[in-house]
This record gives sequence, C-alpha cells and structure tokens, in this order.
Amino acid sequence: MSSKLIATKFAMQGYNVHPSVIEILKSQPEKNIDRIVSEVCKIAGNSFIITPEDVSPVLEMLKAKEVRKLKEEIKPGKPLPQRCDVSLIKDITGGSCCEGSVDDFVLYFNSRYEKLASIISQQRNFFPVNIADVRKRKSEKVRVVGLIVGKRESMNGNAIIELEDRTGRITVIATGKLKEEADELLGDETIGVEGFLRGRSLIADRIILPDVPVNGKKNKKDFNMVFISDTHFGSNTFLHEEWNTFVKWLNCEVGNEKSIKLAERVKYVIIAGDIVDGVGVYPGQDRELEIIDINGQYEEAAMQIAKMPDRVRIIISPGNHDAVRQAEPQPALPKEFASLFPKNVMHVGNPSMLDVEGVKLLIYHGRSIDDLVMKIPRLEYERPHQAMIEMLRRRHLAPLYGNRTLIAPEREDYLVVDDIPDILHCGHVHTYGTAYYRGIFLVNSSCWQSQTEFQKKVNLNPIPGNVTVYQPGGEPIRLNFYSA
Ligand code: D5M
Ligand code: FE
Ligand code: ZN
Repeated sequence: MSSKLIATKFAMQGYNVHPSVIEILKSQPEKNIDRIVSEVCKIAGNSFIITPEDVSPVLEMLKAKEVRKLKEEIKPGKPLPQRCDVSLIKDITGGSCCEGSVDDFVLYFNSRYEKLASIISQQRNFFPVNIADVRKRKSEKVRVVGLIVGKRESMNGNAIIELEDRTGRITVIATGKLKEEADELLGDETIGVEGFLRGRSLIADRIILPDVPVNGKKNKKDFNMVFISDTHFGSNTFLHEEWNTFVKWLNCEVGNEKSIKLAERVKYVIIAGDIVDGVGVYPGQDRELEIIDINGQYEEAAMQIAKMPDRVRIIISPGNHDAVRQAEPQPALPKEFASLFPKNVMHVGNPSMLDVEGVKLLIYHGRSIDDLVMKIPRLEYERPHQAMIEMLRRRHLAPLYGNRTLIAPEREDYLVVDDIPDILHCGHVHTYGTAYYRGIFLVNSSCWQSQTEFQKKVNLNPIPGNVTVYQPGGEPIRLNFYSA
C-alpha cells in the first residue's frame, strides 16, 4: 500500500503519522491495514502524531492472534495432500553423545581418519602399502595413504609434506605442478600419494584426494524441488516484498505461464539453515532486528512457512543463526520451536542425508565455505559452488578443523561424505551458484535479507531472493525475486 494512502487513512481519523510508522506499515499485508489503523487510533487518545510506540503493541497483538489461529488450524493434524516419500538416511538429531573430553577428540579424529583413508584405499587399482614398508619397495612405484601432520616449503620452492599412518611417518616432496596442488592441501587432511622413494623421502607423482566417483546423470523425476536458504526471519533487513512474491509464485498466484507451470510441479521446498536471524549471534545484532526475541522469530517463521501451499513438503535444517548448538553436526530445531510449524514441515539436522523419492539429498548449511574461501585463494564467495566442489573432492563437509566452523567431537564423524549424494544443497554465504560435479548437482541458494550493517563492514555483497527450481535429473532453473 502506498505511503500516501496510509497517511490518508490516519488523517481521516484525525491523526498525523510519523514517517517511520508508514515504513513499518508498508511491510504489513494490505488486508490488515484498516484494522491496524482503527486499533491504533483507539489507543492513541489525545496524541497528535502517531509514533512507532503507538503501533507496535497493536502489531504484536495482531501477530499473537494470527499465530493462535495458525496453531489451531494446523494442530488437529491436517492431512498431507499427496504421498511424499521422504526418509532420513543420516542425521545426528537425538544421537549426540560427545562431552568434549580428550577421549572424545581422539575418537573423533580416528573416525575421520579411518573413514577417509578407507575411501582413498578403495579407489580402483590403488593398493596402498603401509608407510613402514615403503623402504622395502625401493625403485618401485608405491602408493601410501596417511594424515598430513606437517607441511612447509623447501628453500628451492618445493612442498614438503609429513605424512603419517598407523605404521609410521614419511616425508613427501611435491615439485613443479604438484607443488600447486600441495599448496591447496589443508592441515589435518587425509590423502593418498603415489611416487618413488629417493633417499628417505617419497617423491610424489600424484596426490590423491578421496573424491567422489564419476556418476552418470540420473533419470528425470516428475516433480520439482525448490532450494532456498537463509531466510533470517526477524531481521530488519528481511525482504518482505520479495518473500511474499515468492510465496505467491509457489501458490501459482503470480508469474508468467511458464513459471506457473514450474510452480505447479513443486513438491518439495528445502531450506538449508539460518531460518531465523537469532539473538546475540554477532555484536550489535539487536540493532538489526525487527523481532527481538527468539520465540517471536520462530513464530514469524512458522507463520510465513504456513503460507506455502499444503501440497508441498518443506524440509528445514538449521544454521549458525538458529536456536541449536553452534558446533556441527547440529541437531534439528528443538520441539518448542519445531512444533510451531505446520504439519507438512520436516525438521532435520545439519548436515542431513535424506532419500527423497529415490533422490539422495545432502543438506549442509555451509559454514565451512568461509574457511575454504579463506584458505584456497582461487575460491570466491561469488561462486559458492566452487567451494562445495572442494567439499566433495575431500569427501568432507568441513575439511578444515579449528577455524571458523566449530565441530563437536562425536564418536563418528558425521561430516564425512560417506554416501554419495545426488544433490548437495548449502547456503550460509548469501550468494548464489549451481553446478554439476561428477554427476552430483550442487546448489547454493542465496538468502532473504539484504546487506546488513555487519556485512557492509566485512564487505560481503549478498545476492538475495534467488531461488533454484530443480527437476531431479534435469537442468536447474534460477528465479530471481530481487531487484536491487
Ligand atoms: O553468514 C553470512 C555470511 O557472512 C557468511 O559468508 C559469513 C559472513 N560472516 C559472518 N560472520 C562473519 C565475521 N565475523 N566476519 C566476516 N564475515 C562473516 P551468516 O551465517 O548469515 O551470518
Ligand atoms: Fe545466513
Ligand atoms: Zn549462516
């Protein structure tokens, strides 16, 4: 609704309005404006100018009513409209057993090493030898698998890697083109090396990452999936208008013939974390919130998600702004918040591997992308799918330990990509990118908030309001609901 019309509505009741009130009301659904104006005027009494303080209790009251209505509507168990065949293959929710003791860390790193070493050892024709036995294979080509325990550059510009397995330790030297590959190795990584022994060192011919096998493209499914992320409900930079248009499109209410056809076939909406903006996530965040308490934020999130059509199944996993533990793997949202959402929402952990009608979907918020971009110079925030390729090459969702991505030392490393997915979906960096890597579809699906003051300071330029519509086995379609 236009500013003028809102001002007129108040004027007709004998009140002037402060410009900030108009800004607040512009983001409200049009159907609510008359009601808001009449309620505000009822309590405004003798004031001459309506200020935000007069409006906020009315908005709170209306929202509480809407939430109550929503809960009544969804609680009695509205049936799901169509068969959705989704099962959880892997998720930490309910299964965390670490306390952070030294023993836990030892078990965690063992699990990580064993899983990755076994992935590398099982590569075709690899046949590694124990590091202790390399000396017995002089002048023969050998392959070893081990953990990088040290890495430096030699005086003549070669890479020197200390590699360790359960039987011993060896110095690996990478020269020329291989030095460039070695430069991209992160600390604590498990790799394979092929080469020849010279003196006491192994001169590398090849550095082998665990990687994923080449996978052919899959058969097309007859439904669409929509990938979004980082809704950040509750933030004062949340893009109400863009979000509303997106939801209307999902409901087939807006768009051209072609895009409505796409919407009609959407059966799943996947959200990869940062559902709400949270509280106290970064210094000074309280100045950037529209809804200042966490309950209110999840109530708003639930209400917005409830606007999506009943025919879609929504899968939600958390991110670093959500009300679960920060360390990964993160469990699904706790019951007190999850229960606010409608019946067609499924809450899963971060990361989670799901089987969606035969399509293996791996969801991960993507915190480690920050670490990867920082550590590997050729990676860019503007192309988040490149960092996701690095996760797959390393078969690990957070291959850097001890940087920005906090990892809980579970007995089993849930962040290892054991099972090969058909789709890897991330968010977190608020930019957009899709790619196919060895037959796996990668998608990073932007956000629903414009640049925050905080992001301005760290020079982060988001690409908000971009949505991926994907028919498994086909090519992704990008819809942009944002015009800067
Ligand atoms: O993260 C959104 C993006 O903002 C993500 O790429 C990280 C970046 N970010 C978050 N915190 C920081 C700090 N402290 N410095 C630099 N960049 C940061 P989100 O999870 O939505 O906050
Ligand atoms: Fe985010
Ligand atoms: Zn995030």
